[in-house]
Amino acid sequence: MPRMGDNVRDRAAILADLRTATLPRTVRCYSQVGSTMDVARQLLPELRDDELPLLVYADEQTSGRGRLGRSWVAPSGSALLLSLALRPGWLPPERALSLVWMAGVALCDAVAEQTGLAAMLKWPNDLLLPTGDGVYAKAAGVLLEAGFNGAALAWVIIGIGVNVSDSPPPGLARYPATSLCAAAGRPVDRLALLRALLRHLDAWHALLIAGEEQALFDAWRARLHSLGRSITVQLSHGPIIGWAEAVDRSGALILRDAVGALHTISTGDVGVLSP
Ligand code: BT5
Repeated sequence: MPRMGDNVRDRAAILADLRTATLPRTVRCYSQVGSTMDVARQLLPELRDDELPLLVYADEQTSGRGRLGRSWVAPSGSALLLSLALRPGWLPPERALSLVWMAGVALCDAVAEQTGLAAMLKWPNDLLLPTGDGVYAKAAGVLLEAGFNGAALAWVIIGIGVNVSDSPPPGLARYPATSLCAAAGRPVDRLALLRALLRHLDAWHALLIAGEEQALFDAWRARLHSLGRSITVQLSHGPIIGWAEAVDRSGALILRDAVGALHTISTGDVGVLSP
């Protein structure tokens, strides 16, 4: 699949006429890093509050990571690999998950805007794209890392990896994977996608700061592909199969099992992607 937008690693091009209100205030671009999460973590202490949020973008990661120590792999220049670092003094720690919702909703909307694809979310944080016959595959993931100052949030880093022109072959990823180009059947411009993502992140970030968390929660819930389906969720002690009934206000998944018992699941991996 031909690649376009290979000029993403250009701070001026990212920011040109972006017209966002709250983010990013600092942009650092790299050709290769270990993980954008680590770069953001290293840069954070050097930056004043008025220089945040910080965007770290890389064309390639040598040790990109997912949740729970898993790896995130993407050939150089084939993906958007970025971290957004904040010191959200306005956000109580128990509501930090709203930043994951923010990333998921912004991703869905930026991808839909740039490709026309009906992007959805696999609970809690994966971007799914239709690949034909009602089958959905993972095209992006979101990772949240946070540090605390006593009981308060000291910093948060949101990591986002989007497969634009390539995706891991079957067997390498835990679940079927795809890319935006493969799902759309045409090239997708990485720079335009990054700028669209920043605009959508900015709009939700501004709403969140203004206290509009309920609107974000509703938007996140409306994009959850997992709801109203029979799914398998991998938990630390093994899989659980059931009907995904709802998400509660904390973002936990409410699953009804075969004998009708309700389970409230805060962390896990949803494994069934077919209709
Ligand atoms: C995620 O974790 O989905 C979060 C991924 C976040 C990656 C970004 S890239 C920029 C920033 N810097 C980093 O170092 N990380 C963030 P999780 O739900 O745990 O999914 C990880 C699993 O997805 C792996 O175990 C693989 O099976 C699979 N995987 C790895 N690379 C993939 C890819 N490119 N596309 C689809 N699946 C992938």
